[in-house]
Amino acid sequence: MFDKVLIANRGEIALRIQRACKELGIATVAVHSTADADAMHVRLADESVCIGPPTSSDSYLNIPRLLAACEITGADAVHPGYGFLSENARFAEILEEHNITFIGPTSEHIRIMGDKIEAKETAKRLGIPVVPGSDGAVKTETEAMKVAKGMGFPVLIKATAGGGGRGMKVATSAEDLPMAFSTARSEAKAAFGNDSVYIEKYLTKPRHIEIQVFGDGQGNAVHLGERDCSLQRRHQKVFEEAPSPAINAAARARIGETVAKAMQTIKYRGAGTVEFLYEDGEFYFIEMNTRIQVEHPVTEAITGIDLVLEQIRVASGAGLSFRQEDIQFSGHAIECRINAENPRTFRPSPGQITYWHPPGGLGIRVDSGAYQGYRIPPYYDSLIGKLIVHGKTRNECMMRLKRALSEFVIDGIETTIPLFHELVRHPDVVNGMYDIHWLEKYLGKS
Ligand code: MV4
Repeated sequence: MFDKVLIANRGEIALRIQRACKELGIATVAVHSTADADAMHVRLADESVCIGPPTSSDSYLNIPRLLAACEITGADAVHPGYGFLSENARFAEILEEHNITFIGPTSEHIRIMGDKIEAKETAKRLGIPVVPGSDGAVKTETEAMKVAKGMGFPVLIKATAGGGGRGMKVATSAEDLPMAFSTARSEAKAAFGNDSVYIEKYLTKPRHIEIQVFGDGQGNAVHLGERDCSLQRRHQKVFEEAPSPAINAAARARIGETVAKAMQTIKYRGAGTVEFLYEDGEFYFIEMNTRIQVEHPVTEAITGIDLVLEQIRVASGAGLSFRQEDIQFSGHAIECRINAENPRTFRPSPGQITYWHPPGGLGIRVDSGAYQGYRIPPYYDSLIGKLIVHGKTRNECMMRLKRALSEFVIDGIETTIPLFHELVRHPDVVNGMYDIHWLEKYLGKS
């Protein structure tokens, strides 16, 4: 096992990783920008290193500075959390070259999944169902038209280097296609420095369902069920739940086993999330994330498995501490992302938290780096905490969530809590009847 882990992140996930390290008897190193000197992840770490000014590219994204912090503190492993350098294959590779363990998959698996065409080809080869579309990159408008007419409109043009929704264009008809194709290419070039695009059949009303996987890098891999993350705005998830109200145990077992088998074949190491669109009873692979995700506590709640602790164990060379047969799904869990934002416009609302009272009681978990008096800096994303609620049934979970939201008091800044008060009372949410467009339509109406 490691002696000392450097946590290359901030906020609630940095704290989450520290907690797992503490339980394993591992010393922790926090890194922080000058804007985060008063952050909880710095206060609670065994050691901390200031790595630069507020701008992420000069601090949390700065590889030489992170390496220097490892060198100074003698850390033998790095946990990247989510965002920042968590899916940077070069970072993983450089750490390995310096004999520091990257707590995550191999740099090669990160690289493959970062290229959306290679990811899709890999998934297809492994027997995972994918969205019908072009065979790899589409280089000319003529070729794009041929592919689109072959499968029928609407189609979606996606950036090969994209992901998370950036650089996508819908073409509703043949008349739309030339414009959509050239716009997608130039936007991809501007955003990623790479104008490669591919084409898929556009699914008009899918749900976003993702499968949590875990491997030991030695050919053992399992699935930990799904999360339904359809309630989102501008590709930012807002509310996530497990199990999905849309799928049953048989569908879960079928897609889960397909994905677990694929991860065994590639000898995947650590935590991963395989993302699908789900429409009319069918799953369609879109992407794979090779990191721990914001919404991982939803899976922890229904499986009782500590995913971050397992990431660290597996990175140290231990085998998986559970087999597929050991995993039992129990009850229902929901996560609400508490952002420092106006709940209607989503405009960021940084500033000082003058009063902080989180909810408690059975089935309630709050993961947050915030505290009374904390000043939320304006430089980073606006997630200030996550409320995760567990109950025996979806109904019990919803009742607890309503109660927990009513206890949560955050003063001094605006938060998304008022939006959740509305959502948990809306019949469509209560009944689990929503797709990926539901929330934006709801916000547009009100
Ligand atoms: C799609 C799609 C419809 N059809 N692909 C958006 C993020 C990226 N991961 C993939 N995305 C989509 N891909 C096909 N063929 C619709 C989306 C999409 C979406 C997906 C998941 C969650 C929210 C979304 C919001 C808008 C569009």
